[in-house]
Amino acid sequence: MQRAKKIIQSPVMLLVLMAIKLITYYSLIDVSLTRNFLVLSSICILLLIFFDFATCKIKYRSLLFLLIYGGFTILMFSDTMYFNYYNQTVSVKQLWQASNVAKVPKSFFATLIPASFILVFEVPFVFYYFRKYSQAWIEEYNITRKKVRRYRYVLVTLLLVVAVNPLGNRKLIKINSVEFFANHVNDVVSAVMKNTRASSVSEVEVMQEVNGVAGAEKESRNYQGLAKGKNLILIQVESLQNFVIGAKYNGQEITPNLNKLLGKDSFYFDHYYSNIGKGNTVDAEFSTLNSLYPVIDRECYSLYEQNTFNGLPWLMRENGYYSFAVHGYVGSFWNRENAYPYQGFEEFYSQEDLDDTEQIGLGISDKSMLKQAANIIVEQDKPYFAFLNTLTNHHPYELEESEYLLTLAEEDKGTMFGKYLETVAYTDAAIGAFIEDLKEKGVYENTVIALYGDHHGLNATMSENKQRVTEFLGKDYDYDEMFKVPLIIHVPGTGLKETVSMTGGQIDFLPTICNLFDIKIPQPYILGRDLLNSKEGIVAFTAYLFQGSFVKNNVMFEISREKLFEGSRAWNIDTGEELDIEPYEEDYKQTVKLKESSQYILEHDLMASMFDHNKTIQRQDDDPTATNYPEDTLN
Ligand code: GP9
Ligand code: MN
Repeated sequence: MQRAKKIIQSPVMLLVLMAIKLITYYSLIDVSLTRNFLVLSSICILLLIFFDFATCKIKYRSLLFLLIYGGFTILMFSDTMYFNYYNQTVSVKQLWQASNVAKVPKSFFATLIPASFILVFEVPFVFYYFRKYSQAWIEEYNITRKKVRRYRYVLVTLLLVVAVNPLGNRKLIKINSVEFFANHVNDVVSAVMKNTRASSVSEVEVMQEVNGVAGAEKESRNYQGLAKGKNLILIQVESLQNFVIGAKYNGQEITPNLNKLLGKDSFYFDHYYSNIGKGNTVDAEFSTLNSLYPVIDRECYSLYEQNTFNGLPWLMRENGYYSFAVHGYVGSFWNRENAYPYQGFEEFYSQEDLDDTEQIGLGISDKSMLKQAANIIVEQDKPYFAFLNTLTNHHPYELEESEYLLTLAEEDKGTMFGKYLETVAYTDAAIGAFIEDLKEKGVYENTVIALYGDHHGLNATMSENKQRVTEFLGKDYDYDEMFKVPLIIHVPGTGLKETVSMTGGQIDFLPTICNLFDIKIPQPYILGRDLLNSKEGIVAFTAYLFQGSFVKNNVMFEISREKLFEGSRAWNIDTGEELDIEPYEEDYKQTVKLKESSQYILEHDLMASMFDHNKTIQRQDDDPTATNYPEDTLN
């Protein structure tokens, strides 16, 4: 009894508490290889903080210690939550995201993981030890202020060397990309240095990259001009994954309307991937409209809002079309309302401009939004490009049970999987009704309807999703299936029924659709390919997997947790078979080049010297009485 009491009152307990905290932390951010070493390193820093405050004589030192220790704990807690959802730890470059999270609170709470609370649970105990025993320990172990200062000097110097890693040492990268303190110091340093750093690619390399991408397309073009002169409705469907297409849940079709659509007059791309950046939905549309890759720091609509673009809305306009967008959520979200004029949209109908009496989840229900979109479409007296963005199938998939179209098995009721299937079925029905509406209004025959999913709905890193979807698919639910979204291009009256299995992604939409509409893209800065005329396909990933990860033909490559080629993994997406990574080193390097080239194009605003689109927009900005979009609403 006496012995147990002695142990409880000794620093051993403090070490145990800190070790539990750090083992939990590193497990939750998926570090396994170097975990013991990292736990020891981080404990040294936590102990230093503990004894630094214990030996100093300043006023309120207990409170200050609690604030610092608690602050680091909150950061660790945020890291684990963020990692759980994004597969990345928190970055200062993404602090802006806090305001967006506040707008989707239900999604935020749904990503909480109970194990993260172990990190917080330890804080009062450590504080108790600080108050009650730290002074006794200092005396017992002769921990002087002088000694602490010496250790502080050594540890801080070591931490800075590891975090900054001036010579790019590969061993240090292994530490500074994962050790809690080094990772965050490294993040702050790289954010500060960003503007002073020389670009990692040159303009010559950018041109080599874009020429290389174009060079992988066939000389003679299939389906060129198949849709020439028709209207285009492009629907970006919120969180629509590919695995629901054509699938049955307990004998019930999940997407009967989409299945019908792709069954006639359609191309169905069944190896099509979402290549979003940190701006989820809007990066999906950014990449789709511009054939450029998004970046990890922030949504392109904010970072490069006023760049010159010549994507699909501009190209359609140049060809006599009226380009407009409709979305049932607030116009300011993801900075759409400011970015859209620069993207080339002449009008943006957001929630503020629409009748929003019928709401589900975040904003206007898909049925209502699509009905209002059809009313706008039928008004047009010249060819149009309508970009519609659905919303109801948004995490956490809330829908009144009276709207349920599927009969869920008892075990799926109330689960993410069950709720997801129901909102998918709802959106499918809304699209079905929209197509009927277009037919009744007489605008269907002359209109191409293209639709695709923006990104995954069920994150495979969440164990409940992983288990249930694996069971549903009858194969391991991995990143390949998580990122796979459907692309359907429906061209009425063609009699086509083609499944295109060329690997591609949102990056490839622009060249693919332009070939069908026989629209020439004048700028060389196109990082995707026409999937109907490509010899091979490659898609680079930005979010959820680290830079360097890609899918090429039937192989998916995930760069290691430490962002190094060694320790990465590759697998065959058709069979799931794990592959030796050696043959994919060149593809990995090409992927990094592709991403860097895309970023270079954006950071240097390379199209500014080619097109003068922004002149009209800037004139409107200068005129305080003018707005980028007319004030009229549909209410
Ligand atoms: C909001 C909608 C959802 O406007 O596009 O965005 P997400 O949260 O999926 O990025
Ligand atoms: Mn989305």
